[in-house]
Amino acid sequence: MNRGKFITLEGVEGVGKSTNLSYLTDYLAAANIPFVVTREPGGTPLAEEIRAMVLAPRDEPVAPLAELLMVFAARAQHIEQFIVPHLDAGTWVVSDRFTDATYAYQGCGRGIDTAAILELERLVQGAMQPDLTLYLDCPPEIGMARADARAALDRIETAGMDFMNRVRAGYLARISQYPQRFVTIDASVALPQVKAQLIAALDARIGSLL
Ligand code: T5A
Repeated sequence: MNRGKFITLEGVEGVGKSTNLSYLTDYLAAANIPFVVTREPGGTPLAEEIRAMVLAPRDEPVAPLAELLMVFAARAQHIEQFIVPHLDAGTWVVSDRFTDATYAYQGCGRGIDTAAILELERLVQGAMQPDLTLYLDCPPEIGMARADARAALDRIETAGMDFMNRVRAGYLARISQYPQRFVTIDASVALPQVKAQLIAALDARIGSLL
């Protein structure tokens, strides 16, 4: 049996990850590829509890390092209890965010040294990396306007536009570092056009993962 593949979706707030995730899962289902869907932070009961702690608006300022450690604590649980067992069983895992988000949000957004993130990444993941990362790109003003219109903002979503611009720059830096793994999709355009780019990317990349 072939090991499953690990696909992640990334992007700034409100860029359309959830919407595009449904296009991706429709595509995998049509191709008869067994898959599960998950998200970060989260993906197991304990990791979802940590997610709630990370995202809850609160009066007490959250130390960037505390935020980083919570995100990696959730990830350690998620990898051991959910991601690896599914991949080992031949099931593909589709995750709404993974460690690229940590480099973008806690690294570039909060200003934590990349070396500290790399150390935790090695400890928690070893050599494990996504096989394919779909990065939805759009100016943060557009994403935040979409997120604003949809629901109350969580703690990270209220971090401000400068923060979001640093997050986007962080993602773009990751892409230049790992150009083979990433596919960039322009998510600033109308949804049918975003979907068309996503499907074209999947047509080009999924075959080579099988
Ligand atoms: N985080 C996460 C860290 O700080 N470090 C980490 O290591 C990790 C893993 C997680 C938060 O945690 C942080 C990052 C995040 O702040 P989340 O739920 O993954 O939270 O992130 P959000 O970006 O908040 O997800 P959202 O669900 O808010 O946004 P989506 O999924 O990107 O957007 P979606 O699909 O819900 O779309 C938003 C709205 O826009 C519309 C949709 O219909 C919807 O109403 N829309 C469009 N409208 C017009 N044109 C388009 N092209 C559109 N695409 C979508």
